[in-house]
Amino acid sequence: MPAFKELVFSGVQPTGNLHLGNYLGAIKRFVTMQAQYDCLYCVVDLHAITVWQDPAELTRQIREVTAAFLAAGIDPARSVVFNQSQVPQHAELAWIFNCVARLGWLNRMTQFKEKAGKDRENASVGLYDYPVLMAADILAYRATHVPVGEDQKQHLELTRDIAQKFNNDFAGAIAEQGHGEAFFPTTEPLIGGPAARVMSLRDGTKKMSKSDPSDYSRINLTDDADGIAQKVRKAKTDAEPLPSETAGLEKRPEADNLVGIFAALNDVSREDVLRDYGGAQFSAFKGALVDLAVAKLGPIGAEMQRLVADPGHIDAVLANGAARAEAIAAPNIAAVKDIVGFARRR
Ligand code: AQP
Repeated sequence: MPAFKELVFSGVQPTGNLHLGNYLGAIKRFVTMQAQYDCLYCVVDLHAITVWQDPAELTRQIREVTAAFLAAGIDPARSVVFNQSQVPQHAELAWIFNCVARLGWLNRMTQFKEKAGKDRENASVGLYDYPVLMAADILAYRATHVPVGEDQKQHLELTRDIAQKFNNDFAGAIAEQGHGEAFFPTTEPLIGGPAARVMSLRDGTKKMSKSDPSDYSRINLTDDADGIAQKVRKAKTDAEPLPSETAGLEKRPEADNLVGIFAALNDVSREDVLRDYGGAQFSAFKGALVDLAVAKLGPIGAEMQRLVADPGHIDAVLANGAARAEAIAAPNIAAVKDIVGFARRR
């Protein structure tokens, strides 16, 4: 496999209620990656409309996710921050990938099954095709690394399958046109840390999610200190004190979740947390978790509020990011069109 320039790409949907799972599983990690990689961070609005979105609300949410990126510490001068619909190459490459991906591959995607539920016939074609667009998002930049939560693992595997099939199907043209053995990299998913899958505060076996009808299931990035405190105090737990070893968290999903959240917020491991809190009752541990969560999330929420009050600034950040993103994607997609054999406008 030829060496590809290391590049990070990831995205977040502007579908409301950005929560602690989105923050710890994705956005917080986006911030740290900036020190090591060139990064593109995208507000994936084309993905958002795979389920109905009120237009005015969608515009607001695009700005709010952008504000969350900036408030969390993504530097738009260093990283490319943009919204997907401003860069036409995403949709263009998705069409080409629709003709590479196989129906059988998409039929295996568990997220579609979960999101479409029993009313499958009524789901949009876009919801079914979501993982192909995600492959296009990543590969339009030939990104090598993608930080995501664990729920996206299967989609990342599909991205690798699409890249590999494209490289195989067009191996002759790829080599003839001077791209060597492979045009697309085999993207590495970066999934990990104590909060790769943050669970609902009401049910430790369910993922914390924007669409959970209970607001008590999640901590939103915009919750104030009282809201955070109430939700943590009401979080479901069991009757035992915390164990001293991580093995003692097995079969205790709620305890495991709260310890994982504490560890991720404090940049330590579950082992470190249990060294300090092993034997503690939940009432004491929850008190410490409230203090930590308020200290870490409070400033982000406040900065988000400040930023969304100035939509002109956010729109300017997105416009600048889109121009920089397109400058990377456009030559890649032009090369893809040559590889596929489309006649160019000359
Ligand atoms: N619970 C989670 N724990 C860890 N990471 C998570 N992510 C989402 N939920 C968790 C990660 O956040 C990033 C952005 O997610 P998204 O906005 O693209 O959409 P999603 O995964 O569909 O988010 P939700 O909350 O689960 O929305 P709904 O309720 O609509 O299904 C991704 O990197 C994701 O892995």
